[in-house]
Amino acid sequence: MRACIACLTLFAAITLGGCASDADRSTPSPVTASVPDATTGSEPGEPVRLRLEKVADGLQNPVHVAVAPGEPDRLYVVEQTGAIRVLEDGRLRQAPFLDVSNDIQSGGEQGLLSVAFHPEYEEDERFFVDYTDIHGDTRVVEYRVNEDRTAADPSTARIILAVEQPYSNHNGGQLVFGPDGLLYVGMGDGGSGGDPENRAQDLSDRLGKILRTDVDGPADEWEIVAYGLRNPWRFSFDRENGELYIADVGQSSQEEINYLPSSATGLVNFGWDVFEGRLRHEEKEPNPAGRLVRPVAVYGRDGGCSVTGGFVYRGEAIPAVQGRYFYGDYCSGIVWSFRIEGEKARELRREPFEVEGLSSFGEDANGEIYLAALSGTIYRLVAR
Ligand SMILES: [Ca+2]
Ligand SMILES: [Ca+2]
Repeated sequence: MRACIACLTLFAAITLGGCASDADRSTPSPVTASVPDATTGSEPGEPVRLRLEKVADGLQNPVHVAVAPGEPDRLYVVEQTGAIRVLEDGRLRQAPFLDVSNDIQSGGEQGLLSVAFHPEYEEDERFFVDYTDIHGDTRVVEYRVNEDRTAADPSTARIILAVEQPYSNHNGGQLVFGPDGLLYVGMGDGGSGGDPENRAQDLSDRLGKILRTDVDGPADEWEIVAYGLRNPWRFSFDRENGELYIADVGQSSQEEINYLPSSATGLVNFGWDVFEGRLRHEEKEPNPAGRLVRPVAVYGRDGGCSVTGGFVYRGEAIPAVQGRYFYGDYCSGIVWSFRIEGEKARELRREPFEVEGLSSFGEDANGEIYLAALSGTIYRLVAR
C-alpha cells in the first residue's frame, strides 16, 4: 500500500475531446474542445493496436468488475439488478456470490452499484457493497464471506453508511480501497439537474463528495476527501503509484476527468456546481475550503454524454500501453486513453473500438483491463 493520498494539487489543463452527461441531459451547449482523432489507437514507437476480446456474456446489467485479494483467477461482476456473479476460468458461475435484489431499488442510475473487498480479505473475510435501497437511498453495507468462500453470508450484513437521496439520479456508487487501506466511496450530488440545493459545494452535506473511512477503525466515521463533484460514477487509483483518477459526469456541456498525484494531501474542491468541466455553470464563488482543482481532461457533447472512468493500465500483456489511463463514454461507446505527465494529460488518443452502453471498467489481479457493456458483455483489452 502506498502513501496516503488524500488529495491535492492539480490545475492542469489539457483539453480533450468532447461531451457531457447522464439522466438529466439537457440542451447541448457549445463545445469548447474537439474530439481527438479517431483514426489512432497506435502511436509512434508503439506499433501495437488494441482490440477487445469477449470474456463473458449474458450478464444482467453489469455495472462493475472487481477482484478479491488472493483470488487471481476470479472476477466479480456486479449486476445492477442486485447480484454479484463470479467469473472463473472463463466461466460464469450460476449461483450468485451475493443477491440483494430484494433490498434494492434498481433501474436508471439506481441499483447495486459496486463491490470492494477488504485489502486483507484472505484473512479478514469482509467485503463491502454500495446500493440504493428500496427507498432509493444510498447504503454501504459490510458482509462476510461464508466458510468455503463461495458466497456471502447474508446474516452478516451491516450498514456502515446511510445517505438519503433526494432524487433518483446521481447516486455515485463507486467503492474502492485506496493505497492507504481506507475505503473510499463516491457520492453524487443527489440528482435532479444543476444541483438544485447546491449540495456539492456544501461541506455539511455528504452528497457531491468522495468520502473515506477506516473499516478497521472506529465505527462509521467518514471523512470528506474531495467535494464539488456531480456524479463520480467511477474512479480508481493507479495501483503502481497511488494516483487518483476521478471521472465526473457532466450536466449538459462537458464530461471531465480529474487527477490527483499521490503526493497531494488535504481537501480538494473539484468545482461543481460552480464549474462544469472547464466551463462556468453557476455565477457564484466556489467554496474556498481546500484547493480548487481543474480537470486534466474534458470532452463535449461531440464525444458522448456520460463519462465512464477506467484504470491506468499496469498489466504485462500489452507493454506499449503501460501507464495509460483508459476511460470512455456510456452514450457514445467511445474509449480514449492518455498518460499523465507533469500532472497534465498527454498523448490523448481515441482507441479503435467502441463499447455500446459502456458502464464500467475493471482491473484484474495482473493489471489487465476489462470493459463492461450494460447489455451484458464483459470484454478484456488485448493487443491485436
Ligand atoms: Ca440521487
Ligand atoms: Ca446549483
